[in-house]
Amino acid sequence: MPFHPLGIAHLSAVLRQAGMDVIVRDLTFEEIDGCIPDLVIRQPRIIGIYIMLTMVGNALMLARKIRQDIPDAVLVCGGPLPTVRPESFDRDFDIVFRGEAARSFPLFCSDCLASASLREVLRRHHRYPGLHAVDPGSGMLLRTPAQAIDEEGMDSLPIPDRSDFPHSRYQKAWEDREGFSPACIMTTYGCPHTCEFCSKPIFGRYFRRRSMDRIMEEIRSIRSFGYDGLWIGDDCFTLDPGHVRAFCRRMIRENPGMRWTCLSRSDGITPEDAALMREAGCKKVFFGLESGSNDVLKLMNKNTTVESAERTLDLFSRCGIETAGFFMVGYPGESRETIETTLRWSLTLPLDEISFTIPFPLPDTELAKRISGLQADADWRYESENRLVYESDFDQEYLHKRIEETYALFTAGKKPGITSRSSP
Ligand code: B12
Repeated sequence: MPFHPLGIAHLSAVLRQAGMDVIVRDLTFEEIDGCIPDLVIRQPRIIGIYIMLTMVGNALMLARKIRQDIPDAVLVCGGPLPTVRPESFDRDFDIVFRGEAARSFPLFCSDCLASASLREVLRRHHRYPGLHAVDPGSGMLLRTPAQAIDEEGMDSLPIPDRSDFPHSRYQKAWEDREGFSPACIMTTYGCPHTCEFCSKPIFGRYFRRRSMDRIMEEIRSIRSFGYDGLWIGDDCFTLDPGHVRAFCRRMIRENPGMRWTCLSRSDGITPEDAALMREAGCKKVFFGLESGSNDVLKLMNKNTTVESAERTLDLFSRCGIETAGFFMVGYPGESRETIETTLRWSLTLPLDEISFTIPFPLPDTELAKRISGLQADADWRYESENRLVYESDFDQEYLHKRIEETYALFTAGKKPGITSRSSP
């Protein structure tokens, strides 16, 4: 389901606050190169592109067209994938920004606009945390470490500027399918856990909370664009029970009737907290359940158990919150038997939605270090492509077939009149 790009809303807010002219082109509903004629007319000095997994091919194609048609623009990229694999982008882009860019990118832009050439700016490249670039004169690699912004710094940033996105199209897509229209928001950043497969390219393990006043201010801004819900994008919204309770109390007071969803681990939640979440409008919680085998959960360094997952799901479904489970099958080191256990287990749980992925070794994860035979064109090209991109003990066709069969059984169990699902 589509969401407007929140990172771009953050950056346009800080750039505008610093007095710069910003044009935002959200290509979610557009032909990718449809933006080029307009850019040719407007001749922006700096053009930035957001890139995550599945967007690499499109982003490189767009960058090459921009280079051809607007050769004088400084071409910059940022986001999750350039952060962990900057070398894949430093030939097509003049500058790659790694990590949180809300401070470094505006500084870079204002220096760039005030300088005669990019070379002059790059002479002082140490000023910009997270910069990665090949010096156009010497061919030398210029690199500065990315820098995380602390809680106080986060709260001093302006509220993301969402004024440039085609909201009615996002809202319609959601309304048609889910009956409400949520906007993405982050209330905390980072996650201290060390799951082997997880990539935390931008916010890392450094956990930070935003102040509740700022969160509520952002929700007022989101509502002013016509959204009636929130999709909380925090890596794990329920990490700090104090934060969850404070959020719920403010939602009850200030945004009654607004529905929201979040991601959670399957441990550490009390019945009282789940009930409070329900009262505060929580509609659905997404859980990374991953596997129905405790041995595989250990292999993943997940630090949860099958039993804790069952307890937590029971707790949420009892208090009327929908639950969704993400599972992985074909994990390196597991067996056919544990795969089948996971597939069966998913059908016994009180879940309203299930989603299976075959493992993708995201760059910079411990899993990526453990696998071998990674293919050269490894990036998935679309969401949940579920393509095996390394040497695996499992056959992709078998995994796809069993995933589809499990979805079919799950859907059959959800038909009106059928209240319980049984294992195959
Ligand atoms: C919301 C979200 C989604 C939304 C849509 C996101 C969107 N509109 O772009 C949905 C649900 C659709 C989604 C789907 C997927 N997602 Co997602 N998603 C997220 C999530 C939870 C929050 C993103 C967000 O809003 N962050 C907040 C903003 C403020 O941060 P930001 O966007 O990173 O922006 C900052 C920097 O990156 C940088 N920056 C960003 N853009 C630019 C541009 C320039 C020019 C510069 C200089 C800097 C810069 O500055 C910003 C401010 O500091 C992140 C997890 C996370 N914690 O970030 C995962 C995450 C981005 N998703 C991820 C993945 C893997 C996926 C899927 C591939 C999953 C799948 N099963 O298929 C799909 C692919 C979607 C697709 N494009 O086809 C990974 C990306 C890994 C990677 N290395 O690329 C992440 C990191 C989660 C994870 N740990 O695995 N996702």
